[in-house]
Amino acid sequence: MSVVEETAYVALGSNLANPRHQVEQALRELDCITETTVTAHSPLYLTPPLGPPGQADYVNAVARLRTRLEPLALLDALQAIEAAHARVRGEHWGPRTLDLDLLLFGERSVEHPRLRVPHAEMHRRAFVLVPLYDIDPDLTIPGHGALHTLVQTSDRAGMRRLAEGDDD
Ligand code: A4P
Ligand code: MG
Repeated sequence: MSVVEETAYVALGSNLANPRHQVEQALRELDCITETTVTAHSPLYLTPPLGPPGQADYVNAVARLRTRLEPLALLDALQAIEAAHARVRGEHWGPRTLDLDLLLFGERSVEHPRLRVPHAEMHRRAFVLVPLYDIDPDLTIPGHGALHTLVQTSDRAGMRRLAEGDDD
């Protein structure tokens, strides 16, 4: 545990087993991580899948945390939440229902076999940049510049903000 409190950002994504529920539940679970509080989260977005075709659309969001954990300890906590969400009936060892990626951790850069921060792909992904911008539009992504500029040049085609009570 670190003495210093840091601000971290986590991307949430799901496209299986009631994705909206997975993401809403995960937001509550992030707030339950030891030494950690969720201080803001974005709206939820329905986003076209990046990657192999034939997947369902994703629900994506971003959360801002205050934490006293070290980055690897926070990653452990995120992976524990992911693992709990994978235990959906009938999906033993099946596809993951929840992906939690650590985007930023204060001003720190982390290069570790288990953890790279800033997240290596975040600056290319509208489903990360747009919800991050909703929370903190003035952010700069180390190595990639102003979030504002990254959002404007990102491919936001097909993204839809989910309103309260919308079906996904
Ligand atoms: N790891 C390294 N750095 C980090 C970090 N900053 N945060 C390591 C989290 N984990 C990090 O991740 C593999 C390993 O990355 C972990 O063991 C961790 O130690 P994973 O989630 O187990 O596996 P993965 O799914 O193969 O990788 P990843 O990077 O999470 O997948 P992607 O590339 O994020 O793809 N389309 C839309 N619209 N929305 C989505 O959310 N997500 C994916 C997942 C594909 N398409 C998508 C979305
Ligand atoms: Mg991941």
